[in-house]
Amino acid sequence: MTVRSFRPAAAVAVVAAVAAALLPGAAHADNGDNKPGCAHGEICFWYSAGDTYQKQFWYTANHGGHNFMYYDQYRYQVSNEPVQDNALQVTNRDTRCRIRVGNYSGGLWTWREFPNDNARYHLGDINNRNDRHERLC
Ligand SMILES: [Ca+2]
Ligand SMILES: [Ca+2]
Repeated sequence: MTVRSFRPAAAVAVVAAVAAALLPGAAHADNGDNKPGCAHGEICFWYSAGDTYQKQFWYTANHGGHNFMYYDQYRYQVSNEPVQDNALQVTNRDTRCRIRVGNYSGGLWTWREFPNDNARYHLGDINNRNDRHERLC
């Protein structure tokens, strides 16, 4: 085969990858590094004080439509526990930004801010009321 014969296939593969990244409504698309544990760069939410149910993001996100993840000894899997209004703690390992976590109620947002210092924080009055987090850069 000539080099030229490879080009169309490579171009199609690139288009497919871009299309997958841009799919609207793919709530599971931002799952951090898609591995258990709160890795460098991730914004991590915890269902409880343990490690069983976790959800990690790279970016600002609404929590609706996201479920906590768990590890079943073989794979990192989506649980039936929603993230929205259901998180206890947060760890912000964003490389650059503080974050704020908010609850929307009665037409108003209530926010709590968290530094990117790798510590695990209780969400305070946002505990089990979390609707969204935003990077503050
Ligand atoms: Ca992770
Ligand atoms: Ca809420």
